[in-house]
Amino acid sequence: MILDLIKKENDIKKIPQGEWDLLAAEIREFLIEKISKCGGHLGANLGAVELTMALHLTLNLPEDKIVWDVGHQSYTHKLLTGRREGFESLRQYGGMSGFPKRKESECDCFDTGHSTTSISAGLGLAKARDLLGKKQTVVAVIGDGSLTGGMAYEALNNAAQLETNYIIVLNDNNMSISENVGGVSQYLNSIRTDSKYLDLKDSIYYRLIDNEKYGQPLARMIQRTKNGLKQLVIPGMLFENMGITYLGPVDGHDISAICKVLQEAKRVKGAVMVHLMTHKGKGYPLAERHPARFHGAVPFDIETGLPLKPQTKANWTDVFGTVINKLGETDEKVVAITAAMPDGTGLKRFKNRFPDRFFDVGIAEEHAVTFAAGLAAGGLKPVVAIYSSFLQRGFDQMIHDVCLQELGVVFAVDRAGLVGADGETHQGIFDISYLSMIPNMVVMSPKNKWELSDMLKYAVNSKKPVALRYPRGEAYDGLKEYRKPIELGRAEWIYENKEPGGVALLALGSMVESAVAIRERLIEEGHEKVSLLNLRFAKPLDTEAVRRAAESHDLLVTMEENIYEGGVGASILREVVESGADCRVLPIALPDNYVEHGNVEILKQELHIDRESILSKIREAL
Ligand SMILES: Cc1ncc(C[n+]2csc(CCOP(=O)(O)OP(=O)(O)O)c2C)c(N)n1
Repeated sequence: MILDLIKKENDIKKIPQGEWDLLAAEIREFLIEKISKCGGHLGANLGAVELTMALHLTLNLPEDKIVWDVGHQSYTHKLLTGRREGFESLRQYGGMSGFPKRKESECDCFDTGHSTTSISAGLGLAKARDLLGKKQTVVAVIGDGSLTGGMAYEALNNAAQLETNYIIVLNDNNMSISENVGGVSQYLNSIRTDSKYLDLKDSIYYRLIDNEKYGQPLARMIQRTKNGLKQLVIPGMLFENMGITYLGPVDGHDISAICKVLQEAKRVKGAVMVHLMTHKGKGYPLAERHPARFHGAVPFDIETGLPLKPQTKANWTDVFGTVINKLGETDEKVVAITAAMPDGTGLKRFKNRFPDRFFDVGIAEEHAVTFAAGLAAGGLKPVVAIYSSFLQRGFDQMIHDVCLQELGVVFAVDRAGLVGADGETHQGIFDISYLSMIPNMVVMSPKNKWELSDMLKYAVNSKKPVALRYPRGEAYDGLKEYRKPIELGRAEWIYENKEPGGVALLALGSMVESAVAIRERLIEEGHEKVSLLNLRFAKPLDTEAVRRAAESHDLLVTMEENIYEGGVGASILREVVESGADCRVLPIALPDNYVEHGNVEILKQELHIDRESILSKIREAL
């Protein structure tokens, strides 16, 4: 295998040009095989094989720098920089990350995970190079989906001003996770279409250039017309007019052509955008046909493309999707917004059913929040479905545009809590803190799937800013018989021990399921007095219930899947202290740290929020 010859960065340069395509095929086979076992970002990686090879053939790593936007397409880069073995433990606890990590390799110059940071980060690296008098080529690789994010334009604006040498590779596959959307996407599409005309011109040009006597003057003339036409119709004028040189579009699966355009880009003064056209999922027909499904794939059977572990129960996202759809049927004011994730957030059905009331705004969480604020101010009932970690982007917009005016925007905060294999950048472990600190924001979390339904209905009609957080994975379907109506700031006693003393478990959302099991174990072990309060609201906290619990128990155990700082445990502790009750508080929460990738069960054990760890902490406290 040619791949065996690549042991470290720059080894690819030893591979003769005639074998590049073969190497690309081997890389694809390797990626499909590994990702089918561990899960991971398949489509984007298959589409970026040649692009990555060309970058590695043209650059000199680690001196030169490549910033990968989102970073989900960096697998070939990892493979070409001596991390082949790492694929045995890809995305597993303690194993190789699915994203670039400075800690992992000198060749990873910037950590990513969230979209649309690469142009800014790369520009910073380029400026640092200038000021430190270094000689390096700095490249940012960004997808057309990520180019829908506003930060890209802030960075391009600044890049034009700074006039530093800097290459931006636009990996345009015409897809985000689902179809790319909006004006930028249309603009890029027009370049793709018009490029057919250019290709024809190019082929005439290259044939003529071989003929020294007559061909070359003619070729130069054509080149001039081509540029002239270019000014009129097409490529990259948006970028050119901003002061960014535009090169392309180039076939992003033709390694020699990419190397050639990259060499040209290296000679350009200032910022240059190299536009490559690629195909998401290339080389694996199932991924080409179902790009959304194979964006972030779970382990799958290569033959059929089907998941190795089929889903048996509804997950939280499915429940949200069903309920929002029903709400849409009964109330025409309900509108739904996603930031480029109609599938992931469960809004696909709503999109198909109510296309006029569905908005995919692109990877633009900040805009999504303020757009929703406008919709609410205009009299609608917007529901913004965004993953917990991506909603971090909309923090100021929630404070300034939604909560200050107390507008009725509902935030469906999916993937709240530990998410697992995607790691630090994707864990939803800060939202209770960053949401609860905003005045006027209501923050709640359901114990089971029926409560998610009740809470969503409540939120949509509450005319308040409400964040409803729920985790990744299968929805809990226990405690069906506990279904008291939702009341603002009211918790729900699942079991209340009437005798003084004992332990009260005060759990929020996903932790209620654990609390039920922990309670049973404590009772089995002879602790008879174990109460369980389903908090429902992190804000406003049910202070009455908390005080009652503090007055009648010896120990309160607060349980949440969020960091302790700013979390519900901290609010409860404050309430208990202020109440003057003679009661101890044992907070179960995540530490003040980022949480790496790995299986959620393992992560919980490592972080001591799994059932056994909680039980032993309670036993100790008792
Ligand atoms: C801020 C943020 N929002 C959403 C996501 C989820 N996400 C990951 S990749 C992706 C699509 C990126 O599309 P593109 O940049 O075109 O890359 P491609 O996967 O097509 O190669 C999205 C929406 C994210 N990583 N960061």
